[in-house]
Amino acid sequence: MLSKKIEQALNQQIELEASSSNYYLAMASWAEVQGINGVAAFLYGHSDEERMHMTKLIQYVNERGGHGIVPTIKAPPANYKSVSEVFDIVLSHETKVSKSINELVDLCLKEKDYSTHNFLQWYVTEQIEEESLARTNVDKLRLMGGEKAALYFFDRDLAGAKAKEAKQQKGEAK
Ligand code: OFO
Repeated sequence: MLSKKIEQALNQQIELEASSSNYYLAMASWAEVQGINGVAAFLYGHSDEERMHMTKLIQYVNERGGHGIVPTIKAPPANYKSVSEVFDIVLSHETKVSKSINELVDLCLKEKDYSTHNFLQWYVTEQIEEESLARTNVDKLRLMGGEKAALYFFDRDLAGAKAKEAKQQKGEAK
């Protein structure tokens, strides 16, 4: 059984995952409208992943005798200045999420909730990957220095990576 304190903290994390999913969905829609389809595919995929993170938390809270609450979320911005701005936001958002997961892990230790501590290790690993991917994309964009031709290749790379991932999920890729 979850303590009220842990249940509340997990529900806050549910809210953060939901807002990440919405944020990335808004960015994906913006990129699609700009015709930057590789970036859009990447962000749509990322949005789906965040939704899965939220659902996993909801189900965990429910399994442990609590109640996972679906939150109201503030609308994210619809427009962005550039792809660089989008990825800067992704990186700072992921850094914020990692901090929040680490605080949750810390709280579990203080409260001696070792089951939730164990459950959260999946999120700790996931955040390392997500932060590193976000940082790679920010670095690439910085190297490009706003060049349009380079953006074309950046977009094409993301589209290629997404297509490969989809094939792997269907078990078609090597
Ligand atoms: Fe939910 O992993 Fe990123 O934010």
